[in-house]
Amino acid sequence: MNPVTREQRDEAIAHFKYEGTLVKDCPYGSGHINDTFLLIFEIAEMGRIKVILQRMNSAAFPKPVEVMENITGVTSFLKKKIIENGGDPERETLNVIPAVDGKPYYIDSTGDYWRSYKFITDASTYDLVEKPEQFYESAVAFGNFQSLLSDYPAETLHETIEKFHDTRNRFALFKKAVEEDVMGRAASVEKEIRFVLEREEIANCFAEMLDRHELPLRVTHNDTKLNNVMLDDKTGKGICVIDLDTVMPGLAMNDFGDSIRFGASTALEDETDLTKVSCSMELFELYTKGFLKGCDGKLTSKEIELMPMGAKTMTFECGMRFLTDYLQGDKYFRIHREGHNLDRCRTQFKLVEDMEQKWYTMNEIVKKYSNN
Ligand code: ADP
Ligand code: GN1
Ligand code: MG
Repeated sequence: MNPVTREQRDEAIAHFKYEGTLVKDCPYGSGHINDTFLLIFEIAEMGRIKVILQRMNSAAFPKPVEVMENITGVTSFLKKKIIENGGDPERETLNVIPAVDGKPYYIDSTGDYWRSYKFITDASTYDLVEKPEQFYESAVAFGNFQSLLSDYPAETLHETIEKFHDTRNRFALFKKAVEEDVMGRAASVEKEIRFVLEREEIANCFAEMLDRHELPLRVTHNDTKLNNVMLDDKTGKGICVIDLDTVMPGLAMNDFGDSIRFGASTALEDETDLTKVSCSMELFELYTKGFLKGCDGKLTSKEIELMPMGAKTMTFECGMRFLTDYLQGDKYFRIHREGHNLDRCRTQFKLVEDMEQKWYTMNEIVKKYSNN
């Protein structure tokens, strides 16, 4: 996607139902996909109101209208449950601000799609765990999210990115990218390519089980990074799961696993000093405990047993996706420096290796919580 221009941003701002005078607007957050902006409005006698404005990434999501249909469907469903449970629907789920024509999105004159959300106040997202309890609370929130959506009509959901967590298909796409080598980068990353090719069985594991109908498909989030859950600044509780673009039928173990690959790492996703990168067993244990609590008994014993495999699969898949994007010229994930996707790929592979070393411990931890 081209960078957002000032004119485009102004056009989008003018086409949402906002009140008051705009006093600040700036880029916001550290997501890799959408272009996120924070807007602050001054409203007479009410003070300052924040909102989130996003240009949706239509390269990643070719059908933005379907994405918004999923999001409005899921958030209205969640809202009802939150109210029934005595919660606050303004803070515990995303609230879409409609465009002036009443639609949940605005298409600008260049053809880009925009959407806007109420800002979730007094809460924060994290790129790295600062205190272990934060990771536990994020686990309860993501588990609870899955549990709340366990009776959502899955057949009404669009597949917003085809074969998103079909790791076997990602492996095939990776091999194609290596063969095509459009940027001429393959020779310089031979070691990383070999790392992937030697581990094809990770890519095939869940796909083969799905072929044999051994795993249930559930409504899952599919992008359970720590920075996709807002933690309340006062109570520390996971108040709201955000970034709902990829809510689709998927595997419970992958939601568990994607959180582990990002949040149980002892370093940032793009750390260049690999000696700092490992999968913390303390954090793995806390997340296991919190996720199972949040899932509220809804997972089968097979799904629970496969949670470590979910962690390894998602970490391997993500590293392979970063490497594929590096080989293809950094077209998918937003980068902030040369070689950024390669740096990200290397942290993921370091984590996979570390999980291979800690495999026995990971399985023992999961066993310990599987009957609680
Ligand atoms: P991306 O798909 O690019 O990751 P996100 O929807 O996750 O985009 O948004 C990026 C960041 O913006 C989040 O990590 C979070 O910090 C912030 N954010 C998004 N929505 C809200 C919201 N409704 N209230 C407060 N902050 C938000
Ligand atoms: C992207 O959108 P964001 O930054 O939360 C990506 C995830 C990856 C993640 C890696 C739609 O997540 O699948 O795991 O980057 N989202 C999409 O950090 O591709
Ligand atoms: Mg995000």
